[in-house]
Amino acid sequence: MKTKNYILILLIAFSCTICNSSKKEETSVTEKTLQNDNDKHRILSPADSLKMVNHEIEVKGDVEFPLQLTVDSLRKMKVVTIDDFKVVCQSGEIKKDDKVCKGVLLKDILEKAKIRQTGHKDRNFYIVARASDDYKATFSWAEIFNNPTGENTFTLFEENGKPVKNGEMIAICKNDIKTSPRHVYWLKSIEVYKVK
Ligand SMILES: Nc1nc2c(c(=O)[nH]1)N[C@H]1C(S)=C(S)[C@@H](COP(=O)(O)O)O[C@H]1N2
Ligand SMILES: [Mo]
Repeated sequence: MKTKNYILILLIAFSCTICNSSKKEETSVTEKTLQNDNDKHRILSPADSLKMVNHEIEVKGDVEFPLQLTVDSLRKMKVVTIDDFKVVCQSGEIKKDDKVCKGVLLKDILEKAKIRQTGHKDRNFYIVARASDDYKATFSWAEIFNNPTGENTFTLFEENGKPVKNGEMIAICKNDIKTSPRHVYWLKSIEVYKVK
């Protein structure tokens, strides 16, 4: 009788272990699908979307003063109003049509962080705006500091008088032909790298 009970307990314990390990596998598979499936529209539950939201963006890489910026700290910088900003997908579909938004120039953020340059010919840097789902957009030193694009690239925090949706800050470039590729919501970091 005792041995029977013992075997029963062992069996239950064993099946629990199997259950747990298969659960673990399940979650890691889901996470992977989310990160690798860049091309498909992932439908996230409201709870999962919330997990993508950052209250701060990190400005890091080849900069003298790494920064952590919140919507409040952006509001204390030079805030620009942007009229009629449309998010146009590569397919041509208009995904968003903002009458008015507020943001700060990427150029101003980078000037505050100060790119680590060794001399005036040291200007081959690229800047990555990265989101929590690892979606990213790339800018170059020349287009931000020596081209009209620099006056049209922003970190947004307000759209039509309301906080932005899908996170708290969005990177945009207003003079791109199709604006969606460099429209980065769930913005998490602005990274500066020197071309090696
Ligand atoms: N973080 C993040 N930003 C992103 C994307 C994304 O998948 N993740 N998709 C881009 C694309 S392809 C489009 S068309 C627009 C609008 O995306 P939505 O249709 O998912 O709102 O956001 C862009 N910014
Ligand atoms: Mo898109």
